[in-house]
Amino acid sequence: MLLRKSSSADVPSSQITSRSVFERFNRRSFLTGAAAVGVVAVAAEKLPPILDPRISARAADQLQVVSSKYTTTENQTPFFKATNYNNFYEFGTDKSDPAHYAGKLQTRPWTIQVTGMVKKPLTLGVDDVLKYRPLENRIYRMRCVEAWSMVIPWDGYSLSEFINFCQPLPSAKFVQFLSDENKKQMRLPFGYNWPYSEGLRMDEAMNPLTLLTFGCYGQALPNQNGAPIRVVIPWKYGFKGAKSIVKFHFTDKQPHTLWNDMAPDEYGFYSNVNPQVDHPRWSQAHERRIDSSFLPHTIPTQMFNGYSDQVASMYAGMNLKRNY
Ligand SMILES: Nc1nc2c(c(=O)[nH]1)N[C@H]1C(S)=C(S)[C@@H](COP(=O)(O)O)O[C@H]1N2
Ligand SMILES: [Mo]
Repeated sequence: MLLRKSSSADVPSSQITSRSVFERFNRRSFLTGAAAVGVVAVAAEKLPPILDPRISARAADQLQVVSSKYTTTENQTPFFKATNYNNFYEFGTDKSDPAHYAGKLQTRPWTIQVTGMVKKPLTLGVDDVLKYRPLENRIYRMRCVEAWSMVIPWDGYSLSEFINFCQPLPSAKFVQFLSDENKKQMRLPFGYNWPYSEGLRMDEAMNPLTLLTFGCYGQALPNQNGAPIRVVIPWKYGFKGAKSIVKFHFTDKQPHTLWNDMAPDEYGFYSNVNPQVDHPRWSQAHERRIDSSFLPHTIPTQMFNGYSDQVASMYAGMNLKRNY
């Protein structure tokens, strides 16, 4: 069996999870993906490797979900709660709004742009990005800035693999994520600087924990969770993980982000989970874990959401109170 190694884990084939998981991805992308590939406008002689039809076909053969060493064994949040209690303000500011209204978003065809400080700007169909690397299943703790948390099984591959494909220039120091802004299919409440934008410093974006995410709970992302492509950064507050991304923009300056623009003293650019740095309006020391239990369940918040071993060194010498 052809199983490409991922940069983050050397996975024995015995750990490959049920084939039906990736067949579901496959079915979906074969039904709607062919059209998406067709709209991509790239000069034929300069096709980047993932648009080479031979490689695309091979990647589709291999599209499979493998397990990952970056996985917590804590109790998972039930699918029902993870898909009915969401923040996705484009569809409304209530936690129940995304489940009600995000179904309207059409996620195929879906075009992704790579712009800014890169060797060559790119326009890609999401299915080519999806098939570029085998997906890993990673069960991550997720901590929202509003002091609730979930444990969610995501499917994706390290964003670093996609960034390497994008060939950023050495001068690029940050990557910005821009979400879709669709006036017909989203509600886009008044008073926010749409499109939703977020960003990471390049070392954070290249950290193997940062996941380019296409699925959760063994299926393609539900729209309310950010279909068809989002990022997940498990040591940061949830709002850093932009949903329904249409653009990756590489830059040498710290990019503006929607929440930092709106309330810079409440939402910093870094937004690392830190129980010692309170939000100006509430404590960050504890979190309400949303799991299968019926009773409210409050647990202490961990530094970097429990991912210190993987990420603390990136912030050595930085004042995390000032750089909140
Ligand atoms: N485009 C976009 N991305 C977004 C948001 C948003 O409002 N719009 N909300 C963020 C916040 S605050 C959180 S906590 C997570 C929630 O992700 P989930 O609904 O999959 O748990 O998405 C983040 N990504
Ligand atoms: Mo959040």
